[in-house]
Amino acid sequence: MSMCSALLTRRVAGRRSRVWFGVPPALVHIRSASVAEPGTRRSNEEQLWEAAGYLPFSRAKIGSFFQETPVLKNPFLEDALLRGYLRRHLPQEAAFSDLCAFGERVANEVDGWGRECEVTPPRLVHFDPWGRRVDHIVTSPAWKRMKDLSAQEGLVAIGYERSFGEWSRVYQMSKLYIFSPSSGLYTCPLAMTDGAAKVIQSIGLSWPVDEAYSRLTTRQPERFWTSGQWMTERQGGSDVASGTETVAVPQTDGSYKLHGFKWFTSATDADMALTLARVQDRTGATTPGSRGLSLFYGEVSRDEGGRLKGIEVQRLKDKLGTRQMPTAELLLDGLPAHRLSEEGKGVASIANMLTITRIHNSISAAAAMRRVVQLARDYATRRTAFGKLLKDHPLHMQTLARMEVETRGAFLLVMEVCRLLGREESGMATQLDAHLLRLLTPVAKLYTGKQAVAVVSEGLESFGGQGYIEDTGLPGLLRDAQVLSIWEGTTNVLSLDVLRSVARSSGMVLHAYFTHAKSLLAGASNVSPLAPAVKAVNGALSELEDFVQIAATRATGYLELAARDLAYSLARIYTGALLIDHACWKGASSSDTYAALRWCEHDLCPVATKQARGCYDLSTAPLDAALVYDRPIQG
Ligand code: UCC
Repeated sequence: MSMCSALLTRRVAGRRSRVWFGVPPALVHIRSASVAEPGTRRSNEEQLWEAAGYLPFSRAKIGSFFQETPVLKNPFLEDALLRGYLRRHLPQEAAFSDLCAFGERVANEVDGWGRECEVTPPRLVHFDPWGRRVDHIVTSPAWKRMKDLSAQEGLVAIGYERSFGEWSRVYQMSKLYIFSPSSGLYTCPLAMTDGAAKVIQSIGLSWPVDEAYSRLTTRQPERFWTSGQWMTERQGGSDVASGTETVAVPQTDGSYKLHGFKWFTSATDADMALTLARVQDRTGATTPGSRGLSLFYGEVSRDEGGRLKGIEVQRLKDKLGTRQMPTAELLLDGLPAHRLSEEGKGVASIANMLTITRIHNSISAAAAMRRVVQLARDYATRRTAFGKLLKDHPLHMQTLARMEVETRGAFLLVMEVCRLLGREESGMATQLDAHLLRLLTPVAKLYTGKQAVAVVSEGLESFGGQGYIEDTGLPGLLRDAQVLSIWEGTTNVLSLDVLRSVARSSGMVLHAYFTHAKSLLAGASNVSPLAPAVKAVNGALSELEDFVQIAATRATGYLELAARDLAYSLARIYTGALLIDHACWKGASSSDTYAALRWCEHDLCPVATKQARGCYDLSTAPLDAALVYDRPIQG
């Protein structure tokens, strides 16, 4: 009897313990319930099979192949565009060595903390063991380390120290860009902290916020404070003017007590917050709408019994992503507060904060794209399919190249906004710069937020099934990207903000836009490899000018229907001009030229394309509604 047939007929303890079908090399091994438990002695037959090399799978062996994991390398050294941009605009050894060292720290240390924040999300402890209400938001040790790191590395402070003059914001945001995807969402409290510092600075550094300002902008971890921004109430976060119910009751000492319910308060473990409320008069009445809103400053503190003063944490939000960070519903029940703005000037006063948080949002969006591209291209050098590495499959490379083009465009657009902010803050800004900053802030935020979701989603796909597996850390990138188009103004709300900026400036923001976009193209007029890109941007600028002329003669409703496409057109054209301009720099690479050419293959001016198809005619509005609700189309 051969060894195989002996095995097929062998019984152990009266029962067949293994059933083997067929013979090597096409072995199929089915485990039965009666397989010997681990630790029991292996049968002679099993040992024989193993020795003969016929037993490729067993409890002790799960096959010898393991896919190599993508490796996160120093995100500063891995980013040619970031380094090129800084070499061009901020060629300072101090900035380079700091960013390089920080990049090393992010890859080797901080990224692990970010993962720890993800797997140890915050939790809310309402009561102490003896039943007293404490409302403790318990965060992970890694989250606390992020706070100390943020102070030490000057992630907010750099913007206020201004060591690099007008380029200080570019330097600060470069650091945040490296940090963001590894930060465990600590960039969220930093965005609001930066925004609060900016608001306080613009209002004046006097009591009671001078101490707060110094804490928000310090590099000393033990003094560092973060700030919240409590704006959204139950009625929603977009229409703040009609959605804010919180009232401010004047106290005899000139301070206030706030009573209301804040529906989304992110990074709720903050030390202070800026918030909006309506001042009550002696009869308890308030002024409705935007003119009734004022800006308030409140500190988060506890009484001797350990209870939050004037705040109850109702619950933590169960979010799609950003789970590393506590977002809570808060009942304000007599929160001691100080009014910072004139009465009725709350929205205009908090607008500075919105500008800063929207810029941070755009940085996080570009950073998320950059991170997924870095991981995907590393993985493509490790994973083999159909006989060759992914990097040797032209179609795979085309996909990654498209992601790279989107990422480069997003980076340059966001850095342009940071450049303008830096100029404004260092007193260098011209009127044109100020107009551009107002217009491009919502444009960059809305465009990069959408791009981030698309690019990160594509990036996950490039890992195949592994991109869908939680503990690779990859799905979290997509879940976290989704907030970028929601937080701090949705795409449509920001598109309307673009229209608002045009209207309030009587069109001057557009004048600045056309002037500067054209000047960006000037250096490329004799650079023949860039000619197709220059032609495309010039053509799109003309189309956009035509659109603006026509739209100015139409009803408001027409512009509103065109608002999103207009914002996209502004983003794509300006980004094209920035890519061209960067490709003309003397230190530019062939990749910079190629990226500009590829970007300019987009429909750069979708608002003109769609206008030509009648998409904004007012008659389309009822048709859209009929389609959405599947109602018969009238008339
Ligand atoms: O709800 C949210 C949470 C979502 C989920 C979060 C999950 C966890 C997050 C994790 C994160 C990492 S976020 C949503 C937050 N909400 C917003 O961002 C607000 C969106 N809405 C807007 O931006 C609107 O456009 C409003 C609220 C600003 C519109 O208000 P008004 O009152 O209708 O605005 P007005 O009347 O047009 O402007 C009032 C004043 C004017 O100044 P004055 O009075 O001097 O003439 C405007 O020029 O404010 C000025 N202003 C601005 N200034 C308005 N907008 C701006 C601006 N963008 N820049 C400069």
